[in-house]
Amino acid sequence: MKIKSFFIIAIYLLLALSSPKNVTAQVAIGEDRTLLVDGKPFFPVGLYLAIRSEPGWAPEILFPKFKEWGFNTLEWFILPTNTNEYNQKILNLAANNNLKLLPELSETIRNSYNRDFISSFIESYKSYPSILVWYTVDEPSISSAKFEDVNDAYNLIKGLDPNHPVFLLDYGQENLEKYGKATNILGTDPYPIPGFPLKRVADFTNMANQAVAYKKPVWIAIQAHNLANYGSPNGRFPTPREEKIMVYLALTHGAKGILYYSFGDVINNEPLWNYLRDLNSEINELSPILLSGDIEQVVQVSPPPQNNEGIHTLLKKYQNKWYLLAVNSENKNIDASFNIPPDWPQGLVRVYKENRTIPVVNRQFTESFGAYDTHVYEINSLHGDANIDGRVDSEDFALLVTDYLKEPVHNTDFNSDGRVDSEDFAILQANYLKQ
Ligand SMILES: [Ca+2]
Ligand SMILES: [Ca+2]
Repeated sequence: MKIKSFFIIAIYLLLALSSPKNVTAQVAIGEDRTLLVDGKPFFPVGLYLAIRSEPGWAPEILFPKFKEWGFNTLEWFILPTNTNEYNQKILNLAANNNLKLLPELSETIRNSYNRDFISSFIESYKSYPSILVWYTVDEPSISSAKFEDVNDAYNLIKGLDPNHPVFLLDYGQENLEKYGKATNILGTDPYPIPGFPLKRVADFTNMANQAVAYKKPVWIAIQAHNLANYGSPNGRFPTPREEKIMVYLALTHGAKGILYYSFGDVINNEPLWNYLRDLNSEINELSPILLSGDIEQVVQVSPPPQNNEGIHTLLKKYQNKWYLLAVNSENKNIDASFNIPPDWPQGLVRVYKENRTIPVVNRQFTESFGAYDTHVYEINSLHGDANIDGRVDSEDFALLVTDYLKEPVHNTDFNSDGRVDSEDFAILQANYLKQ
């Protein structure tokens, strides 16, 4: 009897251990339009055309690779002919590789609206933990999808599954305003290369944000393809540098997720594909900062952008430090200066991941941006935090002792009077152990 009980307990334990995979994720949209997965902020770094039921596209091989390459989300184009067995395999493989899915239902909305299929698809798979959001339709305005059908699908899905928001993507101001009403998350796809400047990404991100009055999240599809393969003359792939600038322009204009279009394309451009791993690693490292709440303060940049060209910035506060993302959208050098708000501590600005600092003089720091350059600045938010690590402690005290009564002074001149003396010591003491 005891042995039998032991086995029963062991089986329960095994079931309990494997159960997290079977728990439905609760996906919601937070106050600042960040996606929340089970209450935790999530920044989607997605990939289009990553799943195909064709030879050479074995998800068992590709999914671990996508994860290793820094993607956390895969668009999944749903074909009504897929078997239940195949769908379950994709859903489970995604969960096992810690990847989220955007099942795209375009095929059942665009040509003829298949309400019954959508209803049964949502019912069948809504409890799978790898579902992130339902992607009703891609570019409805330039396909033959009817607004009434798109809107009906949105309401149908909302009724069937309150745990996962709806996403759709379109193009152009009027369409974004129209279709932005039939979704929880709005996407758009600025593909500037070859015909447009990169700042088109900034323009489109603003346009989508305005279309939803900054009330719904905006996700941006980033060009990782050659438009020549889609019928556009003179097309080419973006260079790795252009790819980075497009991502930074989406981020600095408030994108809450990015989706590269597409794996099926970029896999044919080895330098760009390999670069995406580095870029994703950079975005994923920045994601806690990107996911921290929006703030009202601003760091003024001079010269300010003209017609959305120039230095674009995004200010965030995370763990007692301000972070300023800055990107030069132009293919030319720009000398810029940044003015920090009057109540901020002076001292130094650290350039994130670049192993250098810039002094703040008269509430201003300067930078020479190269063409298509990006930098992220870490700025002290605590008086007395000389080494800009987000806390005031003995390390800051040691720096103050080193600088005491010496000139030139740097980050230990907390009251910005040009000398390090007892007044700075008093400031450090007053903030000691704050973080
Ligand atoms: Ca410190
Ligand atoms: Ca001083």
